[in-house]
Amino acid sequence: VLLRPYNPALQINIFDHCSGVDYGDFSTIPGYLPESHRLITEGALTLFQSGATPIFLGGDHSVSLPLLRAAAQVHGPVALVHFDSHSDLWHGYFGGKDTHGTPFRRALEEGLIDTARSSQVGLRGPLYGPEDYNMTAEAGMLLIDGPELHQIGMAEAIRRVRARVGDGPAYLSFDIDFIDPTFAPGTGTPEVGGFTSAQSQQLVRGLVGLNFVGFDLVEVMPPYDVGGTTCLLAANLVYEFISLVACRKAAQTV
Ligand SMILES: [Mn+2]
Repeated sequence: VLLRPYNPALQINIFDHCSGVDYGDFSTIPGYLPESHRLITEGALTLFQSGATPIFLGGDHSVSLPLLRAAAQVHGPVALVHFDSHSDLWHGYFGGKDTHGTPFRRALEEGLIDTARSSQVGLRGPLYGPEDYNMTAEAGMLLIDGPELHQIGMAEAIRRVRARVGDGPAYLSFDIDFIDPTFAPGTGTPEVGGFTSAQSQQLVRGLVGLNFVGFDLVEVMPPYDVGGTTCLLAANLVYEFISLVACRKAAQTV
């Protein structure tokens, strides 16, 4: 991937406004999820407290829970902007409470999410029952499901999400399975009927100016990837996240 410093879509030269560092991996204890989550929260807390805007790379979506714990400890409850095929709001998954299908349920229970300012976008695919579909609204969050997103288009979705988030602290969680498997096959729970790489870039760019305190991009599974397609797109989405950080800093220094 060749990612140059000037983003023409957002008209920003990233490194005029921010510096970046690859912080490496957080420690985990393979096979011990709650203990690993505790270590992830500890590691992420250091970053949030430093004043940096961290961008976390998964891992599966379970990591968003320990990351949100750290974010909320520093910033209070955050507006969740969540792109995904799935709500990840299940109460349990195969009997487990800490899985990649449950992080936002646990985050709601712990008060980490400002639901009145939060959105879930792109949800689609078969469910266990109609109650699964209602979970987003019952939680008090805005739902723009996959078919609706196709219908209203990216610009209108951006307008609705932005209006919802307002000026307060926000956290963007991007599950790569939001993208259609044609463009991002390298993931564990692909859902057809998704979105293109161009549409995903448009959506992320459309969030420019919002007060994002952190980002994650999760569920990329390189062994399932085909020709590096998924990893290429993931790297470019992270580039757009960095561009959002740079735009925000640029606006603050004017
Ligand atoms: Mn997910």
